Amino acid sequence: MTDIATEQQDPGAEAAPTGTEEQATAAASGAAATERFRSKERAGAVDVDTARVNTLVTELLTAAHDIVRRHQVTYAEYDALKAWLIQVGADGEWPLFLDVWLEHVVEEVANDDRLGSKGTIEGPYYVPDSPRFTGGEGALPMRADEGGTPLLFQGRVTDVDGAALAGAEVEMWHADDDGLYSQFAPNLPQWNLRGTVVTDAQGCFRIHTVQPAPYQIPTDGSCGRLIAAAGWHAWRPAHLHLKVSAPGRQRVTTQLYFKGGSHVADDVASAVKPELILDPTPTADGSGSEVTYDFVLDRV
Ligand code: MBD
Ligand code: FE
Repeated sequence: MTDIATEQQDPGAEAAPTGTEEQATAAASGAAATERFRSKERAGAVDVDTARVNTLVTELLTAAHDIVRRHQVTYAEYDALKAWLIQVGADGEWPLFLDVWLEHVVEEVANDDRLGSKGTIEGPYYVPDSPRFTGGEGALPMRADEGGTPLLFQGRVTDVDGAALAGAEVEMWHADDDGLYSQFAPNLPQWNLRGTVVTDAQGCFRIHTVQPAPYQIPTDGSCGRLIAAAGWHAWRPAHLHLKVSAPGRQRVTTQLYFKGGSHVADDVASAVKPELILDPTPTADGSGSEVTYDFVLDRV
């Protein structure tokens, strides 16, 4: 039996390219994601009703008990689980684990009744208060030699009746061409590929960025060991993360993917929806690609 908490990485496995000298590690990105989550303002964080805690935790434990009985789980397997759970915390990978394998259902339940744009999971790498661009247009901060094809992402923000929402905030963040997120990997400028564009009087926005690459969740930590032990893969399709908000409207947290891209049909985080797939076209001058996508925000 393999002990998934301590199993060594296959030495023949290809390391993710980083383009930097200091390697991105699961433990470093996990620690940063854990720190980010701890500093997040959480609504009602300390006030969950006792009866509800009792119901939810009892049902969760009962489901676990049923699995142990049904599959005749052994002490060796129980100890492997314990060791792995301890290591998830040591690696700081609880945000990654939960956002990859649980958040999609929480999002589905939370936004079930929305009339406007579809959302999907936030994931572990959002940072608030990114550089702001007013007047409807901005270029995400990037390095002079930033990899990836230039991408113009543009559209309009309206309410459910079609009225333009001027002054709406369109926050975007995404991985670079090596699959790395600024503030969660070493040697990237603080706000690389993170920015907020404020819509113009017609509710329109234009964001200049680069096409992200498919993204592999860290393979050298506990989540990676679980994936290897279960024979799964670690890939997410290339994606743009967005939060779109306006006063008096519900904020939409979403992601957008690219038609025909790798892993659109088998995202490890189960966060793809048909409404979230872009099909950019080459720009007239051949310098990159462009795509239009509109957002519709529900009333609060
Ligand atoms: C990501 O970039 C991401 O979006 C999610 C949901 C999980 C891990 C990494
Ligand atoms: Fe992501």
